[in-house]
Amino acid sequence: MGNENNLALNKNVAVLIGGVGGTKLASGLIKVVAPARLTFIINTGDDFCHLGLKICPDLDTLMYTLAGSVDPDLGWGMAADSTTTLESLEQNYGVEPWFRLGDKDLATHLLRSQLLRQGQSLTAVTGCLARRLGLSARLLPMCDEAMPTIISTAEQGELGFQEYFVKHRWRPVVESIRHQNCEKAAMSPAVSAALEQADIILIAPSNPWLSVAPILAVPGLRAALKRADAPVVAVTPIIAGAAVKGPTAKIMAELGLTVSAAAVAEFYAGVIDGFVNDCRNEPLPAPNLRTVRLDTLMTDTIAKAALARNTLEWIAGWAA
Ligand code: FO1
Repeated sequence: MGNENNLALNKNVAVLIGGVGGTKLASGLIKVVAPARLTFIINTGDDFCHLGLKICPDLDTLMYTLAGSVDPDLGWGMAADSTTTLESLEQNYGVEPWFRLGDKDLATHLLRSQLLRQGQSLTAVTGCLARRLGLSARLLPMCDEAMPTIISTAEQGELGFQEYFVKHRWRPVVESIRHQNCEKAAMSPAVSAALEQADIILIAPSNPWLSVAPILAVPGLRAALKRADAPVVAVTPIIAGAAVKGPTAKIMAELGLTVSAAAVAEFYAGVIDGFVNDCRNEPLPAPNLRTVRLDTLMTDTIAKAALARNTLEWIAGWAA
């Protein structure tokens, strides 16, 4: 079914999102909301400088997903990509290829880095890249300043996000997480406007500690969520005591939390007005929070759109 026949709701929807975890819901939302009414506020705590290039994994993962060009097996990077450049770096210069940058993907990092060096903001550059890939939805970095996520681990001390996640394959035990430079960052005018103009604000089923916490740490953003007229609703990343993919459950256990949707809802206390729990989970022991239990597994395109539609219709039912 095309988007034209399938616009469940004529609402402005803003989505806090990061990592591969949230992209399934984003793919569903794009089917049921007019893309021009969708704004994604994306984690940039994973960003880093590598081989002289600015790499923004979460921006690119979402951009490629919505453009239909993401690698379907990895969930990040570009489909049908090669690694000739990385191989040459290793064979000719002995550079360890620990972070896989495909040849097609490199085009994005080259152009982004050049536009940034010319003085454009990350918000402007992201908009430019997304438009050139044909996207009508708005993709906004959470802020324009670099605000790298630093993971303090038991075995390796402090690690930059991609060192922890890719080089060490999220094996080290997480002791704490901090957001470097956050005191120098600020909510951008574009993010501020998106939250003000939203009819519904969603928190995608992304990793709350790695992917959403950096967004909430941007100075002014929590206050803007409180001020917003729109209801703020999170979707659980925990289904039946486990995460679908990635380190969410492992990190929760390491931080001394029960691996449950209730612990996620508790993490978002003071931010959310509603919570989408999974139908396989226990009901939440949170009487003051509006909750619904839906199938949040999103195994295929139909399930992704169904969760997006059911979530938005549930919210529209109680938020005037
Ligand atoms: N993830 C990996 O597990 N290994 C990689 O070599 C890797 C490279 C990579 C390059 C570009 C990009 O946009 C994403 C990439 N990712 C890789 C994924 C990335 O580390 C994660 O998706 C996020 O940062 C976690 O949310």
